[in-house]
Amino acid sequence: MQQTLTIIKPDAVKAGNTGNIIAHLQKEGFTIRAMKQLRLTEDQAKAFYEVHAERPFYGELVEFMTSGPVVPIALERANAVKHLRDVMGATNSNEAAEGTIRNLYGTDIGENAIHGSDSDENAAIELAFFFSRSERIGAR
Ligand code: 3AN
Repeated sequence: MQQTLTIIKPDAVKAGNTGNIIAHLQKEGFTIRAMKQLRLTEDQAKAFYEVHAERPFYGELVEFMTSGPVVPIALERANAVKHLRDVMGATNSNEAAEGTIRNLYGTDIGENAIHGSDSDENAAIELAFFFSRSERIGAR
């Protein structure tokens, strides 16, 4: 079993799609190990997306991610990182495969409904950003 991090982004929370996305993930075999709703501060969003600091879209990304509440979730299943990336779809919602979460609930390349960790290493870093170890173990 492996854990990965998803974040239901402000566009999807605002649109009332939190429940639909959670149901979709559970149907895909993910178990929720920890979950919360919060509004990221500018400093928190900047820190989370630090790897993108030099990219032209960084400012826009930080502004979007702080525009409303988000729902980070620690998800567990076999092959969790890869499976979430498959179920999530391409970064640009308009290019995401039929039936993927970004295809169903995203709008474009910025407002794309959910985040998913892109490697085992980043999953560990990102899970630790939102949840303490005891919060994730306590959910078992
Ligand atoms: P992914 O989320 O598919 O792993 P990344 O890591 O390349 O994609 O990008 C991180 C986030 O930055 C994306 N989820 C998206 O919200 C935003 N982003 C990426 N490229 C652009 C872009 N060209 N314009 C605006 N936002 C972008």
